[in-house]
Amino acid sequence: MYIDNNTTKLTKSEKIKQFFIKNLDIIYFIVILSIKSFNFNKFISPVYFNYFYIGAATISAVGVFASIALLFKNNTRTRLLYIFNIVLSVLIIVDTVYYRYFKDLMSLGVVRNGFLLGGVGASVKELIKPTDFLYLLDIFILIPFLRFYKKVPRIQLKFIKRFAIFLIVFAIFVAVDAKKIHDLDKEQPRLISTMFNRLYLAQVLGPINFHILDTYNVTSTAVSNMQKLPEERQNEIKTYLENKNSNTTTTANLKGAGNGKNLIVIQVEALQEFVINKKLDGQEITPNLNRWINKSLYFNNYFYQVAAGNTSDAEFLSNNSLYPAASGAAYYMYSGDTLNSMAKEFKEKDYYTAALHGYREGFWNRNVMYKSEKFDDFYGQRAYNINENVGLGLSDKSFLNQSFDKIKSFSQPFFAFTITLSSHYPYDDVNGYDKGTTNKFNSGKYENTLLGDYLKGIHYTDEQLGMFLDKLESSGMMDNSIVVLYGDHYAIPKNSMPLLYDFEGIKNPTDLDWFELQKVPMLIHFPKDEHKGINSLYTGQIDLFPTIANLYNLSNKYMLGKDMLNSSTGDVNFRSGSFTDGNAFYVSWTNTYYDVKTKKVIPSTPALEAKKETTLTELQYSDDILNHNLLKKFLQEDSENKSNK
Ligand code: GP9
Ligand code: MN
Repeated sequence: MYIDNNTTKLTKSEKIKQFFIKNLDIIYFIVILSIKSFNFNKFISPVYFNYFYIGAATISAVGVFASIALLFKNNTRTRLLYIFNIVLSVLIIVDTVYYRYFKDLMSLGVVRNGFLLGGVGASVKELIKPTDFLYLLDIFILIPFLRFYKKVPRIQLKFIKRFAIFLIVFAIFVAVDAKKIHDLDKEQPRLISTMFNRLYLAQVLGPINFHILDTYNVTSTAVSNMQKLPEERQNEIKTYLENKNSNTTTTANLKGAGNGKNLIVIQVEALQEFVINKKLDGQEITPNLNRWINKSLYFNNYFYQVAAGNTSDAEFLSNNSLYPAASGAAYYMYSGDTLNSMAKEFKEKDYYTAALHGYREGFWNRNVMYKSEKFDDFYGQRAYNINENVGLGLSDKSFLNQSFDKIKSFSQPFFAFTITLSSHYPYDDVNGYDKGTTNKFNSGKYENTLLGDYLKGIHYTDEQLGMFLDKLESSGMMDNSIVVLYGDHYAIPKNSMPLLYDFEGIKNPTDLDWFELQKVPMLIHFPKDEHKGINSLYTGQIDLFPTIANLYNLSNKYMLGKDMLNSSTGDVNFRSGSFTDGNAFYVSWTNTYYDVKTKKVIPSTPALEAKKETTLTELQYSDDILNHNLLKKFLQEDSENKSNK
């Protein structure tokens, strides 16, 4: 029905009435979806929920959908809003059910990859509650009203006017929403690009904004994936990868030393090298690790190489021997890629593979990524009895005790990848750290500082690790297992470095001093304490997989790292473009070279410039591999070649 605005003169109240009737569908949509969204937020954050806190982000996200409908003619618009209502309500129901299980939000990656659970299973039937369907109640009630509303005469605007109104309304809602997103980005700088904590994002911005951002991130990665990389470039990368570790021979050092043995990897939260073999006021900080280091092959120049993906980058580097994403987190952005992971290679040898971490399954997108990394099972928070919290969540003590029981029951041979949690920034659970320790650690002059708290935290974790390793030994499990233990990343952020420089007795710190403090411990323990000693080669997390490949005779074809046991060069590259070869250290942000021994700034040489280029080339290769899902193609070609033979 078309009524022209100007033919009848309307009184003010009639005008308001007309406006209300004309926009009833829009108003209803914004109100009801906001209520539904608020309700979901109350459910996921019962303690902190606050209308004021979440109001603007929620209403503006709903408003963005509403404004899109403004582009259409009256009846189409109403129908479209009705469809939006159904879709968003179903989404909230799905999120509700998913949250009940994972304490997290459902993402597109989850839909694409499915998710991995270990030892636990639950059916949607058990998780869904009749009250969840209340989100759909109005959808049914609306049907007769919509029939009636269709017949109500409404002013029909021409497209150009509709478009103008759309632009204004859309711009207002987008501006408010963008401001809220920007505020969160300032408060938590890496959250939106890495999505490491989906739950928190939804608690602050609402579920609709979460899904908008998730969709945006996933589609933009997919779009860059679609652009084809020239064939030549693909071949160049493949050849580079094939040559990278091709020099390893059958006579290589410790080749096959792990054949048939289990592999237990322990990635320790915020464990750094500077605490190893150190004392504070006569107290050993990590007495247990020091003891185990003496029984192991210890790499004392092992660097973390993580970028925005933090813990997940440490996992990514170690399991795939590729660099972390240029921006965002590889665990989120590339969880849809085909990977040539450590678990995949162990599968080829008929190993059972499992990842173990006592925290929310969806954190860092682990439940999606572990599937791409081909782990058989993921034992996450739900597989553990959360009976004691220290730091961020389940205490290392309880986690390692429960993990020991799980590992003991694994069918052998196995590859177990465990990740600890308690020694997590800001290390303020000082009372928690006191719980496990036989003698409490006194941080002396660093008491009540971040560094002092960290020392307590890592001292606690050290004790738990010691008990875990001792148990592996006394149970006989170590006789048939290789244990690898390393730290995931820094403990002391840049703004707290003065404390660490003081602790280290460094007076006028340079960037080289900072870099040298970015080492993490790395030990490989062999049965019967074989091969123990110190290896001072400069190495990094990207080198773990090639090293394991040599020990277990796995294929070492698609790795950007080096075998630490068979390499004479200590090349370590960082995501920033900085690098070292063990002799020189290049700091990219000041374009400065340092001599590692003299600690002096040195001039650039053609050889160093060439290394700088190689670093950038390797980083670009890694990005190309991930952005264009090249391993899928390479592995496919390999299996075709194999079957043709
Ligand atoms: C939680 C954990 C923490 O699951 O691994 O990650 P981080 O904040 O250290 O990157
Ligand atoms: Mn971490």
